[in-house]
Amino acid sequence: MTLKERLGKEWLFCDGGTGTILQELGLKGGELPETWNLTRPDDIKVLNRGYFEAGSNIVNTNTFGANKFKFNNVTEIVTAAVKLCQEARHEAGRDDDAYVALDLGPTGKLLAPMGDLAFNDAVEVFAEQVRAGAAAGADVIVIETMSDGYEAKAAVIAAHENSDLPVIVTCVYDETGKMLTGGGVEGTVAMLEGLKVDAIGVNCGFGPDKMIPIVKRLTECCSLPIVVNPNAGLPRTEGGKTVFDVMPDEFSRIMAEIAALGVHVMGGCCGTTPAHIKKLVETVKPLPFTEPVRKHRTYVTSSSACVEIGPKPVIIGERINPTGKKRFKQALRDNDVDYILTEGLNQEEAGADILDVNVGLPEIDEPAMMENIVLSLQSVTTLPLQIDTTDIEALERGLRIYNGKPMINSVNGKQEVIEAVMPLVAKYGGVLVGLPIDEEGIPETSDGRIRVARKIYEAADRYGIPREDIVIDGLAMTISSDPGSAITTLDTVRRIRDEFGGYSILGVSNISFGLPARELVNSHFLTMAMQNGLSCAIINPCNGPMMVSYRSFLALMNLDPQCSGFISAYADYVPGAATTATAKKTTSSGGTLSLGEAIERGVTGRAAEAMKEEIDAGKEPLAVINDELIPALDKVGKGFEAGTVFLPQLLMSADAAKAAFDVVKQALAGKPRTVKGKVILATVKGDIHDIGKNIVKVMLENYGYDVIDLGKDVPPEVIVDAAIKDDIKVVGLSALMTTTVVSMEETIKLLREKKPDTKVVVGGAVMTQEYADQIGADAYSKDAMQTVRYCDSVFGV
Ligand code: B12
Repeated sequence: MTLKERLGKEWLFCDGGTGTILQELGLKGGELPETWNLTRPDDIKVLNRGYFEAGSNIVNTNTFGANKFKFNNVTEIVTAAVKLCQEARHEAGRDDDAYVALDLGPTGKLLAPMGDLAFNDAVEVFAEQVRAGAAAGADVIVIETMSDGYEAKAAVIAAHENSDLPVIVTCVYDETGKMLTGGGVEGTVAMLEGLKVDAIGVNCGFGPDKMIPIVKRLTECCSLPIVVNPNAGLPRTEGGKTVFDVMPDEFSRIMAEIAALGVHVMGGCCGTTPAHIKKLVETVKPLPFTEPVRKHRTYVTSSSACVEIGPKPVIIGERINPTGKKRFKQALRDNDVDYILTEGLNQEEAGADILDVNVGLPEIDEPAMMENIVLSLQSVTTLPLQIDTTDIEALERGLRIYNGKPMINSVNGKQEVIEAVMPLVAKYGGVLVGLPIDEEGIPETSDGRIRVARKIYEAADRYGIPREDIVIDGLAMTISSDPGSAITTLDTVRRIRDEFGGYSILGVSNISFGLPARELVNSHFLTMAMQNGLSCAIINPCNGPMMVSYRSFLALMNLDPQCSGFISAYADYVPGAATTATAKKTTSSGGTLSLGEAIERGVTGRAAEAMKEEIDAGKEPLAVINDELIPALDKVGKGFEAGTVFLPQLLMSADAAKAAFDVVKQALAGKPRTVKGKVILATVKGDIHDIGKNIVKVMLENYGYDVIDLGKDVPPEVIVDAAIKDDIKVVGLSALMTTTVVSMEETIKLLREKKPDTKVVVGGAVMTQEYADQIGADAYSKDAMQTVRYCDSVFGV
């Protein structure tokens, strides 16, 4: 039987750890394990055979890091690994019931915008491994230890585009159920199910017991076979060796508990051995097995957010759309991305759950613009997006590089459109809006619309798109030309819910074209539609009356616990202002972002522009840095600490702060100066934060110092050598993390030893006078100006 036929039908077992076993066989620290496929094939066979003999059905090839960033002979290494695993299986007598799994680990690089690896380049890195593994005869692809859903998506696409092998994906979550880049269990599952993988799970982590809450969440949302491969506890070092504390008996006992939660494939990760797997198989195999259950839940996701359609109506912001908007059209023609991002951020602030993205304009390259705007938006907002286009190429470009499971607007009942759109949705996943329009036009009655809706549902069945991922548009048409149109639309919405148990969507404001005071009609129509079961409302969330209707509906229908959303939005409401009530002002200036807001949101262009405006208005650059730039970064840092802001946003904010700071640098550049002395600046080893240090540099230069900037992550020896070479009087060291204060201390020690007459001034967010004294610095300075004063005192100027 093939693995696909067995997955989810019976207990299957993966293998365990690789690293600890290879270390025991003599792998040295820093040596790449995959080289052994060529240099020590017999040892790799011993590794693989041990697991086949222990009872694993799925044994990984030794290819975790066999990618082009580490090897220039990927194909050779992967081919050898697959052959060795096949031979091991044969020697173990398991040819009939065990499978060779091409193992794919992370590339080791961060994807853009966090790092510099472009999404499609990541796909190509994995594709090279997949082509080699499939050609060599692997039976399945296991994508594992993923801590970024976006990278997992790249690997899945590579697997599907270059082989027809089944694909299993396991990710690493922290104890709160989040991945490094912020993705949670439900959102990741939704994305991977949309991408049509064959099994989903979790690996690595802090040991089997710590995985239980995550496995529970998996069993609540995942409709596919669930895989659980934990570490043998937390690694620790003992006598220079990495050791794990959970032994086979304890491991299998906890795994039996996990098995009872409703999982389907079990194995181990770091620190587990054939002995763990043997015991696991013995313990779990006799236990009752339950097949996966379809969950029928509808999620639209981004890198870190997950919006469920169904429990309550959701708001889709309509403002990123050129229709009828002169300014927006101009922004598209001018490639003014910041304007478009600001439209997105304002809607997020106003309460949108999802952002519609329509960038169609005949005179622009829509596919390129769609890709660009999706990439840009997903780096500044965590809201999921609705890719809205009739251009099939634009749709595919957007879907491919989207980080999550998007909404897609739209398909309709026309055969030609179904055939163009549905294969893409089947490949990339997404929640698809279906317009009940077909070759005969727009049906005038709800009967006609329901007939086309059925056609769309049936087409989705044929393409393997679950019905819960279809949202039918009730088609709001203006009542000014067709007085019965609202009734037909509401009827359609209600029937979609009642006859199909389905979800519906409306472009609400279309109902009022040609009427005065449109928002009054629109907001009442919205209430009526929600009362008839509307699932998704495409509206302008910055419009007061619309949000009044929405929030009131939620409060009245017991969909807003303790009315907390309503209260926080309207606590300052002035009676009588009903028609203009907006929840909060979206931005301090009602449209354009201030410097602080631009940094917090990571809108780079706007941050630079706002800084320039402030300087042009005569403000002192240092004051702007202290009063606006630093507090904005502080706020982001606090959010990061609290787990509400994730690394991608932190990076975007840092970029925006840098852009604003570049403006300051330029503004200060031309000033004449006399040189007072030479100073070294460096961020210490292990620390890559350099914004603060760069500010200090510019201020010192501006006050007459020549600065040798050694950059960031600088080893102590480099700093000391440079100080000796130029006989430097003052070295300034920066550290922003508690963990890197140690490197600062080492640097100071080495300086004292080799260049004792040099003074050391230290700074950075974690530094205090007390710390500075503790590690033997000569001075601490809390900001750039104090650093200048300190240098003036040392140089006697
Ligand atoms: C921006 C930022 C980043 C950016 C850095 C980009 C860059 N090129 O610098 C990115 C996204 C890359 C980043 C990465 C990480 N970050 Co970070 N980051 C921040 C953040 C939000 C702001 C730092 C900043 O630039 N502040 C603004 C500048 C102007 O302030 P400043 O550096 O303090 O500088 C002033 C003074 O201190 C002084 N000064 C600074 N240097 C010097 C030097 C001398 C000689 C002197 C005299 C004075 C001086 O003058 C400056 C001007 O007034 C802080 C939070 C915070 N509030 O500090 C977290 C923060 C520092 N990061 C943190 C962490 C954990 C990380 C990561 C480990 C995250 C991860 N999981 O990967 C990585 C670390 C990577 C590494 N090995 O270094 C933690 C550190 C926790 C701790 N206490 O140890 C913080 C505190 C966030 C948090 N609360 O959790 N980060």
